[in-house]
Amino acid sequence: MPLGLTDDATLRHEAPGTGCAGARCEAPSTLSDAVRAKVETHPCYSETAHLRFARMHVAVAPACNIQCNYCNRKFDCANESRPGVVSEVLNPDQALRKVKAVAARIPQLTVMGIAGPGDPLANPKHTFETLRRVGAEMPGIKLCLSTNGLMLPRHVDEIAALGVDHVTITINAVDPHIAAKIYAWVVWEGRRLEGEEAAAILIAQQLKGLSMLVERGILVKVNSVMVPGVNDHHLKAVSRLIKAKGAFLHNIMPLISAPEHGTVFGLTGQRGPTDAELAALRDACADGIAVMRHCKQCRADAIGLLGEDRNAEFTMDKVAAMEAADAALPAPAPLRMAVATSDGKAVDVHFGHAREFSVYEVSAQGARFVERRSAAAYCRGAEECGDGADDLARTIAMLADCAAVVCARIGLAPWERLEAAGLRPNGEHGWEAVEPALAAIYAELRPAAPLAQTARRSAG
Ligand code: CLF
Ligand code: SF4
Repeated sequence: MPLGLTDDATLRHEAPGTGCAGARCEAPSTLSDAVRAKVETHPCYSETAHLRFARMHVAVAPACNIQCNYCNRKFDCANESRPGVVSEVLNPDQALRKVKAVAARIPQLTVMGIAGPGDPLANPKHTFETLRRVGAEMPGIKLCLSTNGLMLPRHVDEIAALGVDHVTITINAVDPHIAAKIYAWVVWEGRRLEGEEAAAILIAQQLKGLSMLVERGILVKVNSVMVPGVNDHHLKAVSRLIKAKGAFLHNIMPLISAPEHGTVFGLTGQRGPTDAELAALRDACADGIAVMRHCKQCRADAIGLLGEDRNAEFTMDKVAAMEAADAALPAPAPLRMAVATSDGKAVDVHFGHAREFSVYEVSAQGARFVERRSAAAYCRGAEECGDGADDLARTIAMLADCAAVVCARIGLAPWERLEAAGLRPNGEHGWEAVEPALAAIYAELRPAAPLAQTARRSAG
């Protein structure tokens, strides 16, 4: 049975919003609709979303204003990435072009983040220009930011004004004595400070920025790098404090440390935690705050689903080749899709209960709302194939120009009638946001352009 296709029992008894609310469910019932909408397609904020939705990072921020003892400036920001040389530092124009190229070829893309290779807020001009341009030209893409927090309070209003809904702050300690063992120095108001004085300023800025973001309704994830013998016994206190201040999620990441990285910790032989130590600490923190367990410590230029990195397919020379090929090809006509939705935001209505459908034109650039069309609700329960069949025929005729009919659930009988009429019923995206659902269906119906496929193959 296709996903989303119900038998009659399910059809009668399953109501929108009554799905799984188990401990690992992405959208527990305690989440408000507003928060649920923010996290359900963000692969880092929702454990299940990371299997279906992709993120990309644009590396527009090379400079940093602090020195972490686990970081070597030749490598990416280790606060949000595994050490590894970033392939290309981009300017905002290149970043926008890259996001467009990726969105056209990876329709699961829902999030663009800036996470380095230094600190985004130590590079505010390029960071904010990139966020502004991507937000304006690609409104369907969520904007995400990861920072060490030093300059956060100064920029919170601009972050909010640009519609950034997700911010990560890396907080490794809230005690300056412990933090001083993790940070070598901090540049503050033109001076390079060291020791506990530097650590105290950094911590104060991080916590102030956290509160300011929460006040503005921005979801805050806190990353902490677990350094055995340094902050491992302290991170539970960090977890409690950030929870009290309104953080949404705590991501405790293992220190990655090797002599060849050339970091202070690498050169002094500081080890990272074992898997068991990391799991035990996450468990210890999880009774106070939601704990992320699926982080892949991705690079500052990572592209794709978490755990995969397709950046090599989208180097700027390949993006230029894609743009040239796309310009030479006639743009394919958009596909029309009908959606059973109560609010225009989520695919949340059963086909048989839909009194109207929202029709969209969907292309590689996104989904454009066209119109609402009223339907006679044909569902008659056990009498579905009786008098109601005429209404179903009218509904099918009304949607005849649509390539797909997208709904939360659909019964077997109407499924077969739609297919027989040449329409593609789709009940696989129940209670998901409309736009990413349509993007995913578009990708199935109209795979990527030939050049993109060639580029993927040549990238190995
Ligand atoms: Fe990137 Fe970070 Fe945004 Fe995600 S990553 S800026 S919140 S879109 Fe995600 Fe990567 Fe872990 Fe970061 S898996 S390192 S938590
Ligand atoms: Fe390195 Fe990131 Fe720390 Fe800056 S904030 S020193 S780039 S790990």
